[in-house]
Amino acid sequence: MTTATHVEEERMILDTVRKLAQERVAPRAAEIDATGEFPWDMKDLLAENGILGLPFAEEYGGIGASELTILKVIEELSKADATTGLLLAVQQLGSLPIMLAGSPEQKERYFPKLAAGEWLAAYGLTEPGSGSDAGAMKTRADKQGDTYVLNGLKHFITNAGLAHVNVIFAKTDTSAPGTRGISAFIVESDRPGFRLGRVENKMGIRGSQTGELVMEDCVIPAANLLGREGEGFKIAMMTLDRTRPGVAAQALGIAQGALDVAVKYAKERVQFGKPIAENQGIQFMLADMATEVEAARQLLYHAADLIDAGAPNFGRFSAMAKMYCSDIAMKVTGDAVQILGGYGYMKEFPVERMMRDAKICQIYEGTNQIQRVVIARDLLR
Ligand code: COS
Repeated sequence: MTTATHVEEERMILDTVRKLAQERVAPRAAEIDATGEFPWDMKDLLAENGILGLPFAEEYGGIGASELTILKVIEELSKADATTGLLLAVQQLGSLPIMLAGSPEQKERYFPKLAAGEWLAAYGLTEPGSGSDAGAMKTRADKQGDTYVLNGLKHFITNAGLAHVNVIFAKTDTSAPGTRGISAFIVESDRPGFRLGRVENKMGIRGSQTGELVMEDCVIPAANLLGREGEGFKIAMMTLDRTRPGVAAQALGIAQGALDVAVKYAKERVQFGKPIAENQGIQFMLADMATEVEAARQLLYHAADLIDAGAPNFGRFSAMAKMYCSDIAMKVTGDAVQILGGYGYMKEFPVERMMRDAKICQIYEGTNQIQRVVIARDLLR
């Protein structure tokens, strides 16, 4: 993505996304939050405008956009509605294991419909007893002839029950300790023995469907193995290194959205005979918020540049961006609620939703404590 045509194409994509985010996404955000229903209209909007195709190569009908462009798009969408921003982030999360480890046949089979937004993707790593300790999974896959039979339960899975393409991590060698003996599989939603379990009721990103994937003697062809047996944990970690910036971009968008609302409100809200923005106490809060948002943005874009340049040790920066962007999103949205005072606490204004949406960014795709582990290990090795 370095030619002048590509640069121009990406600028046009961002212009389109900004317009769509303001005109089509923002007006739906409160309703998506209130109903907690998956926004199929937003999914269609992104699909029709080629946005879900951004991470996929042109040969599969995608755009093959740079990571920086993908992140800017997630940021713009999340500024208007974090649930809609997540649609693109999870399409990338669920597809990246196939991009990293899939065979040409597997890519050919799944990418065209994923790029078109006809199919959604999901990433099935977490289990009830295996969150931060991702290697402690219990789901197993037993080789039987030219099939694998999967048994187990994945939970807290974004797009559970909606995704056609589910990447599932399972133990193929149960005698192997810890993270060893784990393999990655593609499980299509219509495989026998595969079903949606419980659907969660969440604090934020309420339109995104989060739930359990249940596998009971679920039979898949052996050809659905990704890479080789035993490579699953590495594929999972390499995927998260690449996708954590997507969470960072979502958090950054939420933070910028809350800052914009707070600035506008502070200029309009009159107390003691003048706009509250004329009080230095409010000005200092806004100045800190804007500085934190900008610092977070520069860290995230730097991580994206490293990914786009193929730098070997980008994982540390990816973790830093995820951690910092989500931490400042939590702080900035909280401050925005404070600046709006009683109105900030009401659903009439968007900042309380933004505060709830920001929280998950400190938790998913690895808690911010795990990000610190990743950063420290890289520093100290
Ligand atoms: N890229 C490639 N390989 C990696 C890797 C990475 N980023 N991180 C670890 N590995 C490899 C290691 O090199 C090691 O390989 P060998 O067995 O060949 O030596 C193997 O994976 C195990 O690594 P490690 O010993 O570091 O594993 P741990 O059990 O200590 O776990 C953390 C490491 C905590 C970093 C990992 O479990 C993790 O990221 N947990 C959070 C999971 C998460 O984000 N969950 C959210 C679900 S998705 S919404």
